[in-house]
Amino acid sequence: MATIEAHAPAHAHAGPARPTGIRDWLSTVDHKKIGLLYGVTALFFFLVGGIEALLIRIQLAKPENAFINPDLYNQIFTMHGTTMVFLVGMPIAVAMFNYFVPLQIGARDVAFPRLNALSYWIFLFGAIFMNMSFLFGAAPNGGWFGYANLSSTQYSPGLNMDFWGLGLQILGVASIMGGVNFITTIINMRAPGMRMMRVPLFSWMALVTSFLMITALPVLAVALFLMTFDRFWGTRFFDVAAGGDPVIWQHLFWMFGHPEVYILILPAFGIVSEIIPTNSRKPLFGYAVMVYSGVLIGIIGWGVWAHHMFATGMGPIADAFFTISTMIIAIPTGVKIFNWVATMWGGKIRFNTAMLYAVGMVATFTIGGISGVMHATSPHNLQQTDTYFVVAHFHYVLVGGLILAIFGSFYHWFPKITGRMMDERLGKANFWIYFIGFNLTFMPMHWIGLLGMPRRIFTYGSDLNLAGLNQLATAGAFIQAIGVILLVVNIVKSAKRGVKAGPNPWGAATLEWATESPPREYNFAKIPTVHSREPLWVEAEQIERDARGEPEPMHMPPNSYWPLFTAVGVTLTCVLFMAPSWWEPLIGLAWTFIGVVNWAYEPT
Ligand code: HEM
Ligand SMILES: [Cu+2]
Repeated sequence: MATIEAHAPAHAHAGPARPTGIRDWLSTVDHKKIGLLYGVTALFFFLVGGIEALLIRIQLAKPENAFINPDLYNQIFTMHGTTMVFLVGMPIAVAMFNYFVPLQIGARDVAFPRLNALSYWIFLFGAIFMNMSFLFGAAPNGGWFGYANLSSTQYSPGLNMDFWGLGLQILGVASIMGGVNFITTIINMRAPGMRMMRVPLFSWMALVTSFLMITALPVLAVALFLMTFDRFWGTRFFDVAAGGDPVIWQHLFWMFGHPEVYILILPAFGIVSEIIPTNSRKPLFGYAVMVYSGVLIGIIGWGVWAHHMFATGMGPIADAFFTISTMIIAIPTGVKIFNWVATMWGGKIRFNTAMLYAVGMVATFTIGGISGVMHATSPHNLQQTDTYFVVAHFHYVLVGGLILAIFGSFYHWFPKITGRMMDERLGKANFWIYFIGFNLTFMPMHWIGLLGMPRRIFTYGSDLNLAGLNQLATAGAFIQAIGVILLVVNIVKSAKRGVKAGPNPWGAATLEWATESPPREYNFAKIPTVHSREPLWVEAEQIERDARGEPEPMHMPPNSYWPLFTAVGVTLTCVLFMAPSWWEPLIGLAWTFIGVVNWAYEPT
């Protein structure tokens, strides 16, 4: 392990030397490397999902277009949604958790480093499995919400929805294990003196997100089991003729699906809560309220799922309940928005690229929140549901909320990861082009929707007068693509030739900035003791001495191939469910068993 020898005396680590190169990456258990693997994979799928989006927008650029046939269109929009939610949104947040949560709370790694590697490999294989469906010409085609009947063998007889059901089952395993790992890490591995009310907001939101992951994804797993049982073994959970009910699917799906939107957005809240105080050079306004409102959003988020189901005809009592409960969530969310603004108020604001992204996020997320309250109103909802208005809404929260925050986090934390600064001039061009392209794409969709264009249709009539607005949206999508290309260019270029960063280029307050850039394998030479919420603003001297001084004797876990081996087994088990005979999945189970046993006996 070259880096550790270079920086530290031999007593700093025990156990065998690390393998190098590709073998190190395949067997690593270091949270920073796993974070990078997650991040690069998620960015790759962001490009895949982006290409799918461009194809959709080309098809919709003019009425009665024949660029993509209806069946392929169904596959592409289904895979676009599935990819963006499960292969981009969640893993890119998990990438940031992996890299920064242990550093922020003053830990050497996550609680279960090998489990962490297993999460990554299972996620990767699940993602590859899901996209392999394209090679069979049978990508999932029932929408990212997989509604029953559309996803039954009667209406989707091919392998398409099998790929979807099994693929999501695999991906869910990864997220649940990741959630367990982060909860244990944040609760148990904080530096001495870091009480819960001193944990940085980003790590707090990682904790709430992790609780949502371990509670919401099992609900999805149940729904997927019912669906795969129906498809493979002829059960009829969703078949009215057999006493089943397709609405059961919707309840289970959205009981997972609404908490899922908070799994996607809370990490973004955490990110802007780090960027805004740093660049306003003021502590976060109302820290405690920011924590509680995040927790409250996580809890109330469980009571609002049926706002996705007003159109099923649940009756006035259920409609009223879910209208009100949904609107109540706007309160803690609004509190957060006011607190970000109050943090900037009177601050010495520095508008670097990260700050532009954070402020852009607050503005666009607010727009998305307001259109959310609009369709939370059940009578409005009947007009808006399944129109492009909903597409506008959730892209304002997902892209304007999550993606803008994530891009901002790249600019904010890149110097820590690589030791080099990103190019600010290119960064500002990247921000403005992306931001303008984003609004040009999704703002017109509000009108497209109110004028009555349904979503999930592959074309529209030329008599509807929708061509102009749709062209605007398509042009916007291509401008966004230019913005993304600039971002990727900036990352690649700056990683090689960026200006050297030093440990704390932004003068930030949290512990990750006390370490070298990039941090050594063991993060902190000696785990620092904190006495405040902004340790690098209040007690920098002692903290930096601990972080960057002579390393104390410590033990770091050795590399292991068993996570990779076990992940192959888990994936194989799911894949072999598609094989003709009942016993084939047993091969995968046996493989997994061998992996787990060897894992258990391996010295750590
Ligand atoms: C926090 C981030 C949010 C994300 C990621 C998000 C995402 C989504 C998605 C993906 C849909 C489409 C469901 C479908 O395919 O039918 C949707 C619909 C909906 N969202 Fe959001 N949303 C968020 C915030 C909100 C907020 C703050 C509210 C209300 C205060 C809200 C209320 C609704 C409602 C009522 C629907 C149902 C629309 C319909 O079925 O007609 N959402 N959201
Ligand atoms: Cu919802």
